[in-house]
Amino acid sequence: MEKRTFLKTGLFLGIAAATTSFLSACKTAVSSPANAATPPLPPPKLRRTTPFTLPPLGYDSAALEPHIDKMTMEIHHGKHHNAYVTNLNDAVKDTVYAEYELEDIVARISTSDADKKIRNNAGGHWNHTFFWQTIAPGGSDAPSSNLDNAIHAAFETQDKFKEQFSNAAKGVFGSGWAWLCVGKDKKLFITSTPNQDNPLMLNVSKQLGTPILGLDVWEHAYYLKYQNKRPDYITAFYKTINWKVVSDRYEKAIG
Ligand code: MN3
Repeated sequence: MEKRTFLKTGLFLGIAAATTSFLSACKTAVSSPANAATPPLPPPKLRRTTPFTLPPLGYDSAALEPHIDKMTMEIHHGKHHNAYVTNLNDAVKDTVYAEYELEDIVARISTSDADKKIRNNAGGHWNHTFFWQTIAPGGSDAPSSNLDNAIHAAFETQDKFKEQFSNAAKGVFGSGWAWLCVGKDKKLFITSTPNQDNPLMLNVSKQLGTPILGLDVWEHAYYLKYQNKRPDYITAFYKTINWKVVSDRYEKAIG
């Protein structure tokens, strides 16, 4: 090895070692109970090789009439959701997220300006895919006994659960979502997120959990039929919930 190369390499290794010890010192310094409770994510397992695509609704766009009208479903799924998919494919190009599966993007996305377009569109794709399954017709019209027990444990009664969930949905200022989630303690809780954020976004959401039920309260979800009457749309939503799907998600979430 030439002397100059040796010196350069030595200098580089020195800087690298100093940087490593500086970073570990920082990690120790910022360590707190909150950080300790959130272990670092494992590396992404799956490497995606094909673009994101719009999943089919899986049922007729008129199937939720009269609660959610055909035209709203067609535009919501075919135009709005489709735009999130198209924009997400565009946004991840040449970024670290380019080969990540949707779940890995959602879990890792940050609040930085650089991540904003990916955050909005990955959230939009994940949230809507989840939503179409939540309101799919043909499931049960009541929660499983396990989920029913958990709802009673967390909210006392079904009616109180609905009241709290409706208040969360009404309380979203502007566009966003209301969620029923399973927390780390396996208990149910209700939260809301702005825009297309969701409770799986580790670096973004104020309250983290596994969503089992979600309601889109963007105006595009209800304006054609309900105009400014968001509470009427929320009331109608309860008549469209596929509790079989939600109950299965609950079982999976509590493991
Ligand atoms: Mn929507």
